[in-house]
Formats: sequence, C-alpha cells, structure tokens
Amino acid sequence: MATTDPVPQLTDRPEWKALQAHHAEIQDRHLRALFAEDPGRGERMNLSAAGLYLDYSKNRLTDETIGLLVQLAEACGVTDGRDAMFAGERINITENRAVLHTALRAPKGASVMLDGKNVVDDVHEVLDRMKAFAASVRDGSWTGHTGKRITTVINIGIGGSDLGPSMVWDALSPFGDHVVECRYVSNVDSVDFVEKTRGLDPAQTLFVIASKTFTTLETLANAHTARDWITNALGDEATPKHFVAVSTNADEVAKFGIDTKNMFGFWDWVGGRYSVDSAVGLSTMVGIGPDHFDELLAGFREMDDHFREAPLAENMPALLGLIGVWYSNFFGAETVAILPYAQYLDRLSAYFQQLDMESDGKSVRRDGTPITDYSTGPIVWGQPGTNGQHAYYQLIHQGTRLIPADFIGFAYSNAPLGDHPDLLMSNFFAQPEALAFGKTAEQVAAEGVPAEQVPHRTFNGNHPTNSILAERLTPRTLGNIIALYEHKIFTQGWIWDINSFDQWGVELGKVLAKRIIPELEATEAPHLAHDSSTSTLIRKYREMLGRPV
Ligand code: G6Q
Repeated sequence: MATTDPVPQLTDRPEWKALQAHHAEIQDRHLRALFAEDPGRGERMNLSAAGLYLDYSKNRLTDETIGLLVQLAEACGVTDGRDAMFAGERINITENRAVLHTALRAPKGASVMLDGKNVVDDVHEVLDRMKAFAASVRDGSWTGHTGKRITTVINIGIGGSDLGPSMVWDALSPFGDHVVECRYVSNVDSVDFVEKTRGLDPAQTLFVIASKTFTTLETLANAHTARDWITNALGDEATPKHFVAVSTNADEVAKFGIDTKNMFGFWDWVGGRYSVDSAVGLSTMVGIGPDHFDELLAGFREMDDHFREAPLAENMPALLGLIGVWYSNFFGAETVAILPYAQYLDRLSAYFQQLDMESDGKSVRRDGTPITDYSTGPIVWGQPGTNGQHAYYQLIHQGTRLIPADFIGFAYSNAPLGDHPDLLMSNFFAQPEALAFGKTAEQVAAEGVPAEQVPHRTFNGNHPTNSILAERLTPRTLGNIIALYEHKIFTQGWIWDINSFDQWGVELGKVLAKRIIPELEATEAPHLAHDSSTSTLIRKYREMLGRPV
C-alpha cells in the first residue's frame, strides 16, 4: 500500500525553523542600521498593484527575510489554497461551504462553477435588480407610501450586515451627491434607533433590513421597531413601500411582511464579513449610485487579479500577510494598528477589526487539533490619523510593546480646503519616519535637554510600519484596499492552518442572551441557576428596575 508523508506541523517545517534562526540573527538590528547598511531599500522595497503603492522598507526585515517568508508560504501551499478558494472548492470545511466572495465581483460572462451552476450569472441577476432598485430610489420613481420621494435609507443589520456598508458609505458618501442619505442602525440598544431616526420624516424614509439568516436578535428587534415607527405614522399598508430585505432566508423575510420581490438575495458561500460587495451593499449602492458601486467592484477585481497572478514576493496581499506572520510569530507582536490618514475612512479600522479578528481568531487547526505553539490572528485596532497622534501614539512611540502599524494615505483630498491636505499628509510621512528612526539620547542631549530628562525624551525608534499610498480615495481604490486586506487575512489564515471562514464564537453569542431575556422580563422573581456572579448581577438589575427578586 502506498504511504504518503504526513503533513508537517507549521512549527516543525524546515522553513519555519529557518525563519527562527534568521530571527535570532536579525531581531536586534535597528531600522537605523538596516537603512544605513542598505540606503536604497526605500527605493527597492515597494510594490505597486492596482491603484495602490506599498512601501514596506520600514520593516525589521531584509531581502533574505522576504525570501524565507516566501519559502514558508510556498511550503504551506498558499497559492494552492488561493486557487482552491477562487475555484469554489469547499475550503470552509466546518460549514462545508465554498468561499466565493471573489465571485461577487467577477465580470458578467465570467464563469465560476459551483455544483454545476455558474454562480456569476446569479450574482449579476441580483446586481441588475439592485441597480434598477437603487436607480429608482435615486431618481424618485420609487416613492414612499404617501407618494413622497425617499431621502434617507436606513440599513438595519449588525456585524457583517452593517460594518461593511456603513464603512463604505462613510468613505464614499460624496460620490452620491447627497441625493439620498444613508444611516446605519445596528445596536439593539434603542438609543441607536432613536438617534438615527431623529428628525426624519417616515414618509421619506426607507429601511433595508440586512440579515443573511434573518434570525439575528438585534436586527429583528430593530426591524420590528422600524415597522412600528413607519406604520404608526403612515398606517399598516405603508410597509411594502418602506421596507426591502437583503437575506438568504426568503421564508423569514416573507413572515416579517416584506414582499420577496423586494428581497435581494445572496448565498451561503458569502461570509457575513465578506459580504459588502453582495446585496448587503444595497444601502450603499442607493447612496453612492450604481455606477460608483460598479467602480467599487472593479477595484476589488483589480486586487483579486493581482493576488491570483503576481508571484508571492511581488504580491501585495501575500507580502502584507507574510510580514504580519513575521511580527506575530517571530517577534511576538500581539496587535496591528490600521491608521488611515483620511477622515472619510473613519470606520475602516472597525471594519478590518471584524474582517481579521473574526476570520483568523481561531485556536484549532483545520484538522481540529489545538494550536499550542504559535499565535494566530492579531488584535486589530486603530482610528484615523492625525487624531490618534494626540492620543495613543504615545504608547506606540515610547511604550514597551511592539505594535506594527499600517499607514494608509491619499495624495488628493476629497474635500480639500487650503493647506489642510498637505498638513494631513505631512503627518502621514512624518510618523512612520519617527517610528522607524526615533531620536537617540545623544540627539536629545545635543538639543540642550537637561540630563535627567534625556531618557524621557528619547525615542528608541525601530517601530515597524507599512505605508500604503493611493492617488485618491475613490470607489475603485477603496475596492483595492478592502480586497488587499481580505487576501492578506487569507494568506495568514492559510499559513496558520486555520479555517478563516467560520465564526462559531459569534454563533455562541447569538444563543446565550436568548436564555436570559425571560429572566429579565419575568413579572415574578425568576429562579436563577447561573453561576453566583451572573445570578447576583441579574438580581441587582431587577432590583434597580423595581422588579421582584
Ligand atoms: C460575519 C458574521 C457576523 C454576521 C452577523 C449578522 O461574518 O457571521 O458578523 O454578519 O452576526 O448576521 P446576519 O446577517 O445573519 O443577521
């Protein structure tokens, strides 16, 4: 009988061990030294792909590091994994699903076969319906129940059914000429609904209920509240003109009272956090217009093509992923900061937080065995620069932790005023420079700083960054950026041998609260059988509300 060699564990691979040995040699080298020894690295260690320019020279690595990381990626089969994903193989093994968000941006006429069916045809059938609907809301031919045109679209969804469209709307709202405004309600805290509907006329408000499953507690609670808000103002017959749905669950949509001809579908092979370019983006499409949504899809597609075709060493998402592995697994970095120098990208870090942490926050391998000897997905966080510079950058510059950071900036502003754009971008260039090179004690002392203050004012430097620069924040470059990170996250997940496409941690949250709701609402003192902490907290809550305990 033929025998096959067992697949080695990640940390047993010779490529991993080579990186460990290399890390021991290089870990104490300062970026100042790396630049001194190799003054041209800034001209060499960069890449252009789609509309993005990446400078990765301010990382604690050399050409040799990149070579070794690429060997690791090859040994782990990253390119085979990538091809399997694009081809529609069921790489989401725990849910037995294909992972085909890339098919959502495939051009009309392309072919991606799944179970004997070309899914691209389905994608474009929905896209065409979305476009017709979006156009009709924008041109006023779709009116509310009283015949008034719609001026505000409110998307009700949460997690993957909220973070993507709300981020894209914030990023691209100027492209829609403010014909229709979008708002996003996600939190079951009624404050969210109350504040987002404040000042709105129900007759001119349309709700998009976005929920893949159409069973999510927060979304359904908000959807019911929205229906009351509309029907109290306009009557029961108003619902059809003020509600549409985005879902995979036609039965539940119909039960809610939305005509399924006003439902825009997607498929189980689209993960929630990968769904912004599916019908989940409907609100955004209404807001920015179908042509701009098409441009967004084209931007995704450009990065998909690059990811599929470029050799690993020149492959922007793969390289970002490998650099992330270098810091997480060899330097022990726990986090990565995403720092967009663009106010319109206010929500980008929150979006990537979900994309990355839900995808790669796993602790078992694809075969189900626990991961005990390496870390997986990092903690992702950040806010737009320059605000962070006056807040948490202190810790990045002078704290004890290693925090790799991605800077994202644009040459042209979408709302330029005077010299604001150059002021903003001067910081985009200055911060990575300061983080890399710091300020030595000698430099500080030479400025006449008293000796006892010198240590406090010294900047060690050697903090690694990537700088991503694009000409302008457009639908296309935003598509480039989102797909860049999707594929970065894929690369890392594949190397870590995890399933980046399930989210059982989220599913748990969906059931836990449901048990407690009746205990909060009970008119008689409920029997509480939780641990003593949870039971006491629930009693305290009931006490505060004057309910029997
Ligand atoms: C994303 C997750 C999760 C999901 C929400 C909303 O990948 O699965 O964030 O998007 O829990 O789920 P529904 O769209 O089903 O309401």
